Amino acid sequence: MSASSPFAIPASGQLILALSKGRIFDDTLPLLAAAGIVVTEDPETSRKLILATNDPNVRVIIVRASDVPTYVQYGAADFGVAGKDVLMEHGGEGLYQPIDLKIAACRMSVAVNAGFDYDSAVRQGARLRVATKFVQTAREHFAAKGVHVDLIKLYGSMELAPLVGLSDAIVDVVSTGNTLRANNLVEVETIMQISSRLIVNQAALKLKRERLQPILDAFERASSAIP
Ligand code: PRT
Ligand code: MG
Repeated sequence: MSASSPFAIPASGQLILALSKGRIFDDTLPLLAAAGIVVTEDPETSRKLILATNDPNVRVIIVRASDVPTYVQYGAADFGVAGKDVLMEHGGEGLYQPIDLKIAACRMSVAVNAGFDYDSAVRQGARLRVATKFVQTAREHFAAKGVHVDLIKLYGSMELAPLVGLSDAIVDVVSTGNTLRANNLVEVETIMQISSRLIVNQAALKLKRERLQPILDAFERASSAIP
């Protein structure tokens, strides 16, 4: 394998940024531009998982949103961008989280079928079945409220669960609320506001500080301009 192979393990001067396709990739592009970095391939049209940039020392890898913290934790990527929802589930081990980038904003909420009286069920101490991808966050939320729940782990399309009787409630991220409305679901509780964070591998932060710091500074400046 030649030194220029895109599959080579990153040399110490090389930086690898882990992003997920879609809103995180799209919202990170302006922050990269502020650091003078332009991704020269489009993940929506290219099948490549390692994308070049105008800087030969910076490459972007495309992974599932929930896998970004794992790549950064193990140092396969030096830094990455991940939602607070994803970071809460991961736990944050091995990760330094210097900047709230304020991108991909949404909220984590509890939602139920329009006809379901959530407040009464909670008051009466009913045991609720809750379907979610975010089991850690949901467990902590309901434990803090003293509500007994049976958590059902799903990997997507949480909105379907109450419609077909799989659960009484869901915990999911909501942005416009259109998906909930389209499925006759009602948001009954906001658990927390969510945005995406820059995450950095703790060893890379020490060993590659000279190369990383200017990028972190540019991200910080660009994201503080986001209201
Ligand atoms: O899609 P995949 O299963 O690979 O993973 P993912 O859904 O975690 O990734 P992605 O790229 O969809 O989201 C990445 C991050 O964006 C999440 O971790 C959140 O932090 C953030 N984000 C912001 C959102 C939304 N807004 C959002 N609306 N993530 C998901 N959604 C979903 C929402 O759950 C609903 O089902 O989009 C749907 C539409 O939302 P409404 O409310 O606008 O209708
Ligand atoms: Mg998605």
